Amino acid sequence: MSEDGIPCLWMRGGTSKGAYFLAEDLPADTRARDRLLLSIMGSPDPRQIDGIGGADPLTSKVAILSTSNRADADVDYLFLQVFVDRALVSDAQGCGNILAGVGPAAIERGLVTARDRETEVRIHMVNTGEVAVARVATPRGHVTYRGEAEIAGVPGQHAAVPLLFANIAGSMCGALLPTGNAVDVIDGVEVTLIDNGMPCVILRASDFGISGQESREELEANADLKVRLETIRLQAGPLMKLGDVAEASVPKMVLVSVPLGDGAISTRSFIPQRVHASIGVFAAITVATAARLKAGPAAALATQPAGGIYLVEHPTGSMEVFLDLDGEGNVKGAGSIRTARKLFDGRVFPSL
Ligand code: NQM
Repeated sequence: MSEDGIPCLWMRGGTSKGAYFLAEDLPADTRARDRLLLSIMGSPDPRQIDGIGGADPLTSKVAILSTSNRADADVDYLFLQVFVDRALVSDAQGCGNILAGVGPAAIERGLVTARDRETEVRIHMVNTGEVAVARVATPRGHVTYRGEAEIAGVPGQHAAVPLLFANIAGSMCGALLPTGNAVDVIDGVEVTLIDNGMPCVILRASDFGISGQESREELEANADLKVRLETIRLQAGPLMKLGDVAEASVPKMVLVSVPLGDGAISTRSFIPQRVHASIGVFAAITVATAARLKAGPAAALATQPAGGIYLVEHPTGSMEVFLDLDGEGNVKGAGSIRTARKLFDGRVFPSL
């Protein structure tokens, strides 16, 4: 199989980039599949020089697609994080940015038939078991990536891909607040351990002697901060019912501070060792949900918007997330608008 190359779509999904494959084009055996993906991305190597990965966790991602057997979904989407400098492939999280490319990719690969104007694609997110609904612009029955939507962290304008989610609370931790508390204390620091689509540890930036407005580079150069956050993360894992997270890409560590602009809250996320250039979709939804809790580090710093639209500020702008609230103010659904673009369609040649 590898000598002839493997069919692969290389796409930008939101503020991430990744390789999109059909499940039938990859080995069914998980270990063989992961070895192949490491080789395709060029991992482990900080430069991923012998592969197509972009030497950054945000550009070393994989989506595996197949037709879904579920009545409520068209496509199964398995997300895999291929670590850059470790021989590790993890399915222990989903990815809402790469998700933005799944609808277009499923249509491009014939898993879903496009309608005229717009096509709704129901996506079973295999990592968490939930279903997302994506709307893909398909004028005259063909995917278009051209449009007028802008998202922070991506230059230019592209076709909008609205994403809607329901019942994502406890996606990996079993409950929105896996410890049952809005505030826990780890190493003397108040944290909110929360999962509304992405397991996150929410912490006040000021508790670490920083403003929370630092750049990605400044934060990554702060060795003391990184050690303190990792020590807290390793303790948060079991508390969040995630077990030993030493080798996992969750939970994400999100430092919050007062918004600078007209946003609801400002964030800097460690995902979990590198700093996100913006913020993940599910992480942003989870932070916005944390900002609604009366107790906890986020609420006191947040500005509550009048409606359900939260602007979550991040290092390169802000992400708009929509929270669908029930009569009691609990979050029952969420959404966000992303864009995606097909960058390359061809065959990829692993070194195996
Ligand atoms: O939280 C990166 C990304 C993500 C995850 C990461 C994401 C999400 O932005 O939904 O999209 O947190 O590892 O691609």
